Amino acid sequence: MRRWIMHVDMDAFYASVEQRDNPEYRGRLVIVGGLSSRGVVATASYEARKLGVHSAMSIVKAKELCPDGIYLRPRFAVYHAISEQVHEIMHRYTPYIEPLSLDEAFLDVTGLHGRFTGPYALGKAIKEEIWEATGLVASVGVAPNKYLAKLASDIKKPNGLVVVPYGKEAEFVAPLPVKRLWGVGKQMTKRLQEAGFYKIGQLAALPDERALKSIAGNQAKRLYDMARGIDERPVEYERQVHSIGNELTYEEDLIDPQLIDQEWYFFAHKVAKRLRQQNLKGRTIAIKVRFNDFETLSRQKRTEVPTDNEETLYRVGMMLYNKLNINKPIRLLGLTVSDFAGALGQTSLFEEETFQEDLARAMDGLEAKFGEGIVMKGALWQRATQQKREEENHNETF
Ligand code: TTP
Ligand code: MG
Repeated sequence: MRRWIMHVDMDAFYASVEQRDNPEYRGRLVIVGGLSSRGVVATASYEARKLGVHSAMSIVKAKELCPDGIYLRPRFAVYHAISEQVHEIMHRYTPYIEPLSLDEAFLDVTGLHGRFTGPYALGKAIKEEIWEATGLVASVGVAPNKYLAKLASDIKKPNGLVVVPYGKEAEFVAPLPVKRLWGVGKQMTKRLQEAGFYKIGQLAALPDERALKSIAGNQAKRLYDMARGIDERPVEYERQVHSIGNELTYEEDLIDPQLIDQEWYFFAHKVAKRLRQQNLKGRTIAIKVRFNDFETLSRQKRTEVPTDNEETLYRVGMMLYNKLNINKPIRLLGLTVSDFAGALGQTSLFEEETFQEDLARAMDGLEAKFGEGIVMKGALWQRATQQKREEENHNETF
């Protein structure tokens, strides 16, 4: 099957968010950055870019070029939350995502065209979904490899959608200046130009990479390949954990409700700890109960907010268990959390700030729904220290 790679990159990300949230800034010169005298520009709206303002420029310089600009401090919490939203959309298409920064990612979309008429339709669909969910514009490139996909997303910015078809790789890059080769900075550009190479096509026309050795050393082969539109690097997706859970088969069947209660404490504690260790929060809490006749039941509940909190896990676990109205001896119990928040959600400042509040609300909601009887007891450490055989369902990957 032909490999297809997509690169998604939000347009003037921070500045576009500020324009979205402050309609009076739309169409105007917006510069987001550190506002001290030593501050630098994080990004500028496309309107301000026309006057020469760009990322990493000093604010002092930007003010010279653009004295009437609207200068704003970044609101990282908001950008993080949007980034998470965009990643959730991308995850609807593929789990093979390599985030490069808050506003940029590679996706391996190989095989997805079955659902669309082709790579262009696929790119259009994701752009539209991002626009509908966030009110922001992403530029998208779809190509046979990462290098070309990134170039393609950039070349028609803002609001670009470019597909590089198979067979057109070298043609696509040939007219571009050598500085468009990935990893070629100012120094290398200068050296290439001094050797007479200005356009990428000039490198591609060489019989092999040998002529580039004196200029690029051990990078010569890589440059020569890229110049012909060749790049075999895979999308380095984060291997995502699907669920975290613990289960236990008991030597002696469980009957005593108080012991069973303690077991749910134990599972909640253990699973919450593992979630926190891995920086994960999940929305779906599931329990498993196996009786001594091997009949097995499982129940699950989706919570309002993703959680890694043992009290929440315990309450929900107990609630699910109590609803089963069990009066048979139990051979095995287990508790699992899945349906994790997006990868970037783990570091979202926004989430950090609001999590405690959200959690409190979720807990109140649970209590309102299932009664005050489901309360936390400090019984975990009195848990019977019988010999128990423990089986962790280790992190499943896709
Ligand atoms: P970019 O994607 O490089 O830039 P952009 O989204 O602002 O504009 P476009 O993609 O349309 O060219 O970076 C994403 C965000 O990262 C950007 O909005 C601000 C931040 N950033 C910095 O803080 N400093 C920098 O030097 C760069 C390049 C970006
Ligand atoms: Mg961008």
